[in-house]
Amino acid sequence: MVRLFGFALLAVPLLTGLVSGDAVKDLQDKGRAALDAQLAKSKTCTKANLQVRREWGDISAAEKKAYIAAMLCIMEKPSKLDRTKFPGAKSRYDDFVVVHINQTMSIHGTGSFLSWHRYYTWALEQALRNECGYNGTQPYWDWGRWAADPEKSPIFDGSETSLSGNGKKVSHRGSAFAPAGNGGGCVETGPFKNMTVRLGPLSVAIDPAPARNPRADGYGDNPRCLRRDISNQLSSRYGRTQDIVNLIQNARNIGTFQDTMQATNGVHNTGHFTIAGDPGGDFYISPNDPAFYVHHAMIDRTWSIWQTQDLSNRLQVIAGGTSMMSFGFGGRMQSLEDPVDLGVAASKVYKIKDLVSTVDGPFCYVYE
Ligand SMILES: *[C@@H]1O[C@H](CO)[C@@H](O)[C@H](O)[C@H]1NC(C)=O
Ligand SMILES: *[C@@H]1O[C@H](CO)[C@@H](O)[C@H](O)[C@H]1NC(C)=O
Ligand SMILES: *[C@@H]1O[C@H](CO)[C@@H](O)[C@H](O)[C@H]1NC(C)=O
Ligand SMILES: [Cu+2]
Repeated sequence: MVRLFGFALLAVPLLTGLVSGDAVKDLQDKGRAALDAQLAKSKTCTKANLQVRREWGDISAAEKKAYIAAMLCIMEKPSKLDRTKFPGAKSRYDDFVVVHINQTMSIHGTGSFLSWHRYYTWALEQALRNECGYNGTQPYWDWGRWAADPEKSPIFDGSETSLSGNGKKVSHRGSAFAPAGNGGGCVETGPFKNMTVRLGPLSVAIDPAPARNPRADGYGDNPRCLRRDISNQLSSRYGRTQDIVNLIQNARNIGTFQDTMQATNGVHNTGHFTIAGDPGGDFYISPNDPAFYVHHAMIDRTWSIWQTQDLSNRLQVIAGGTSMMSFGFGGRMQSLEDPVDLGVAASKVYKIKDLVSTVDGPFCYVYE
């Protein structure tokens, strides 16, 4: 009897491990010892204040609601930017969008892509905590888990515990990145159905085309609904667990890793164009869709897992240039000494070398 009970206790975690685990989690687990060793050496982060970021499907309804409430709160807090220069930035949430617009050409396809977006996602999480009393962490969207049918995922199912659903179905064309999906119109379900998008647009590929911004720089006030065009057309081909595993296992250096991730059918585009629409399908203003942050948390998690597969050789490494247009337009090779300045979105300027670890510098979190 006692032995049977003991066996049952052992067998249950083993079985749930088999059921809920996946090949990306296996790689994450494989790298955990290296990450723990790094945490032990950290100058700033300890086990006592370490935070854990979890997948949207793994957090409770109360935790989802707390995150959503904090996002709605930050959308109500006033902007800190000059109203005459940035008339479209009404809220603190919009401030983050402005920072992304402003730096778009120097943070994508560059050596700073991963570190910049890590810091940016963390900065929003800090704003939720410090300005809106949020006590949770930034959740992530495991693309592979919901790749077959993102519209039915708890992230996009349109329920009160989702990040709102698809846009209303309207007749429209696809873009260079994604065929037309199942929506295209205004988001009419879930917590963000009444959200007003104001900045941009700045890309031309979205159909139906959003109204033009009154200012060429996209900072003018252009109020409109949040639109999405979710489908599984990209996710079911390029956003599966196996695709993430291939990325992590096949990239032998940081240059290959960041380039593969950002290629046309890489996981970065796949996440963005699984959401698509306006602003989600617009390169400059994509953070204006609240699902941007769960997507970029997964980008960050994938980087972290890749790092921990060979941590000593994958931490203080850099490749690529400083400008998306590479070495034209005054670009040069990116350096670990280059600053990352988030302006109004974060109070401190860090060097890239201080942003490479999730358990050092300003950061103190791991992914579960
Ligand atoms: C835009 O970027 C420039 C150069 O990086 C910077 O000086 C300026 O403060 C930024 N403006 C905003 C609003 O972020
Ligand atoms: C975090 O916030 C939730 C919801 O507001 C609350 O129920 C919970 O007690 C808080 N936890 C801590 C540790 O403050
Ligand atoms: C959304 O906006 C509509 C029209 O402006 C309003 O009637 C409705 O109460 C709003 N709903 C929420 C949840 O704020
Ligand atoms: Cu970006």
